[in-house]
Parts: sequence; structure tokens; C-alpha cells
Amino acid sequence: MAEFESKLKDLIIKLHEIEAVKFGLFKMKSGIDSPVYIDLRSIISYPAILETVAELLWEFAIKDIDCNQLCGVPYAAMPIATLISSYSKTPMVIRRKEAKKYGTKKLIEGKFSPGDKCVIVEDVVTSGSSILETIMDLQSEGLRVTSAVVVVDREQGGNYNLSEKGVTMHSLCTLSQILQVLKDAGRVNQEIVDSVKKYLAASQIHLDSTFFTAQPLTESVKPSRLSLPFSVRADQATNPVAAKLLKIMVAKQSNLCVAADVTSASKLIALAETVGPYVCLFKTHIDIVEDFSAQLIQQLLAAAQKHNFLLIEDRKFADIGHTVSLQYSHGTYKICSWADLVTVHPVPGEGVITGLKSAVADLHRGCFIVVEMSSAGNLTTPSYISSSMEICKKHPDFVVGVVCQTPSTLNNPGLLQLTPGVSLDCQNDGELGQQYNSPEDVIMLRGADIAVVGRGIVQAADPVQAAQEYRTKLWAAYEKRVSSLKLA
Ligand code: 5IU
Repeated sequence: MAEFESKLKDLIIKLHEIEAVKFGLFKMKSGIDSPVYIDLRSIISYPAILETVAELLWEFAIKDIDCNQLCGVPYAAMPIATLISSYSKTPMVIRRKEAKKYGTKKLIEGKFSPGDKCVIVEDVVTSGSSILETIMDLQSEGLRVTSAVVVVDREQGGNYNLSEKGVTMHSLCTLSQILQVLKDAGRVNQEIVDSVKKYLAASQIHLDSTFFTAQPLTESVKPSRLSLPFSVRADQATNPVAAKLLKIMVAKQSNLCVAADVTSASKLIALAETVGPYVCLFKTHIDIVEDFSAQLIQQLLAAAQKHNFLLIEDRKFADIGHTVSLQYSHGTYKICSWADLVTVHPVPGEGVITGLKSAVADLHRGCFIVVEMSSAGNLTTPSYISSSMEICKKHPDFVVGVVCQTPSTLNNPGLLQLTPGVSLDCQNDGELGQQYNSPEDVIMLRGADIAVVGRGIVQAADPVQAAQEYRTKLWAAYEKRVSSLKLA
């Protein structure tokens, strides 16, 4: 993963050097002036860059997607798709922009059978309309398309528009990530970053149901999760625990979850009592407490009530439905009797959720589905993430949100993104595998609604002061995100 990220950073810098990404003032097709111009057509003149783009797209997403055809959106993405096809020995098809007026009148060139699974390859996504047009043609010939893999997401609504049509988009990088990398490398200044963010906020595009006519986003269209304030999202939650959590976040101005990885009851309670006023969620691993007792639970519940936070047991259930229902309600910990929320691995399939639900018929409980982990080398792939999201959609009454690391995973404003791997000094923990991001990045770039901080607080010289600092920084980042993405 670290190697992938460093390759991606190098690529972004090269794209800027060859002026495939430019800043200035550019007239767009829509007539609007844009402070950023991205055109990857020129990469065919730089074979090494073209090769890297193809290699990264393959490694990042396509290799994990169940498909037997590739299709590059004409024209810029066609050479990219060709390289991936040759490298991976996956056949490709070409969509003609206009069907031939003579001969066979084929819309799609290449050999394929109805039912073949095709992945779309695209260079830059703005509204997603070119991808959707390509998909329409492919579908009219019997091909099945559920995923699009793109190099750059301009973050102007493409991801939302595609997901509305049941297409999962995987982007190598977003425009915000490009800005961050170039800013870190000293290639662009804050003024440019601000002007692009402002432009993005004002130029969201929503496609109407016929796909083809791009219209400015109006109030009647649901804006994305990332741009809405928590107060508004509380009304859109389908799970009472999610609504309660969002209200606590607003009331306490806190999107901080502390990971209380301590091994004694006294330390756990001391932490709940001292950092409690600054957190919205208190995350436990109850099985690491050596002197667990029913009294500890009573004390935790009292602290949660006193300081107005919810309890999440990070149990990561991952067994068949029958077993998890017993693990949730029985045994030493009787988790469902006290934890408002739990975490769940979707690897067993939907039964894991139905099993948990069956244990808590009358209780107000919910779960976060772990769709992606923070640790180096973790095995969560794009196709795993998109299948997990399908499970998530099927249980709006019990699923409160997802644990993940990427902003495009979750659109629904009624659900929450919980993201661990947060630290002010961003020092990873070596062979133990944790990978950290700063509070600002985790909210602004990774799309977290709530950030999980463990050792950054628990092992700080002064945990209370650390909790206050994380809370202030995380909340400021959330406010910045909402105001910078606010729809014009
Ligand atoms: N945690 C992760 N990464 C994950 C998931 C959970 O770190 O992907 I899912 C847990 C593990 C630990 C906390 O309890 O979040 C992070 O603690 P530190 O901030 O000390 O790394």
C-alpha cells in the first residue's frame, strides 16, 4: 500500500509536470471558467507515464473486479485500456462514437457474448455522463457493466451520478488528493487550492434520470454526504441510533471517538470519566480487560449517560448468523445488553447482520460494517467493498454506517463513516501495521464523519488535553469540509 501511494504521488507530480493537470483560468465546455484543467490525452506522448497509469489502475482496482471484458471510454482512455488489456490478457471492446453508416453497422467492436462482464476505463470523470453513455451502448449489446475505474475524479458529482445508476466508481485519485500532493510538494500554493475548492463547491453537476442532460444540482436533488451538516443528516438517518449519534455530535461539537484499548477496569472507567466530555463515541475492546465485571458495565453506562456519549464495542463479528447472535447476547460480556453499537465484518455475507438483528428485536441498537481496514496490506479489495455496500443498503434499520478509509465508499447522508488510523504526528507503528492520517486529512480527504483515535490520546502525557486538541481539530476540519463543499 505504501509503495502504491508513493507511486501515485510520483504520478500526480509527473502529470503536473507534463501539464496534463494545469492551473489558471480555462473555459469549460459548459461555458464556466475553471481554475483547473485536466486532460490526460497527452499522456500518449509519455509512454512511461501511460504505462504507470495502466499499472496502477490494474493494481488498484481492476484485478479484483470480476470481469472478462474491458472498455476504454473514447478517446483518451482507449490507450490506457489497451495497455491494461495487453498486460492482464483481459480482452477489450471498443465503443464507436457513431455506428458505422455502412457494412455491419456495429456499435461495439470486438468479440463478446451477451452476459459478458465489462469494466469501464476512463481518464477523468466530471459528471459521469460519458461513462453512462458508454454503458448504455454496451448494455444495448448485452454486456453487463457495474464498475467504472477512473484515473481522476474531479469531484463534481460523477461518483454520485454513477452510483445512482448502480455503477460503482473506483478512482485512482480525486482532485482534492491531487491538490494535496502538489501542495505538499510545493508545486501549488494555498491560493490555488482555495480557488479550486471554491470552484468545485459551485459546480456540482447532477444528471437527470435520462442520463444525457446535465443540469446544475438543485435543492430537489439529494446532495452528497460530505457536504451536508450533521444536523440535517440526523433527520435522514434510518436507524434511531444513527440519529441519536448525529444529534450528540452536534450538541457536543465532537466527531471524536476514543479507542479505549486499556486492559484494566479502573483505567477504562478513568478514561471514560476524563475524556467523556469531549467524545461522541467511546470504543471498547471489552475482551482485553483483565478484571471484567458486571459492575464495570454499570460504571461505563453511567459515564456514557453523564457525559452524553454512545458506547461502541469493536467486536468485529465475523461468523454465521446463528453464532454471532449468541456471541452478541450471551457469554461473559452480553454485548447487546450495553453496547449501543458494534462493528461487523461482512465477510460471512448478509446472514451476519440478520443474526445480530435477531438478538436485539426490541433494543435500539446498530452496527458499523467494516468494509475497509486501516492496516498495511489489508485484504479488502474494491470488489469486496462494493459487495459489502450492497449488504449495507439492505439493512437500513440496523446499519448505522461503515468503517472505511475512502470518501467515495458511502454516499447516503443518513449513514456515518467511521475511520480509524488517526494521529497528530502520523507516525505509523511499524510492523504492527497501523497507518495514520492527520485529523484534517481523515475528514477532508478520506471522508470520515467520525475519527477514531486510540494511542494518540490514551498514551499521551495528558490524555484530557490530547482529547481536547483532537476534538477541536476534527470539528474544525468537519466545518471546513461542509463550508468548502457547500452547494452554491
Ligand atoms: N481499528 C483500526 N483499524 C481498523 C479498524 C479498527 O485501527 O481498520 I476496523 C481499531 C484498532 C484500535 C483503534 O482499537 O481502532 C486504533 O487505535 P490507534 O489510534 O491506537 O492506532
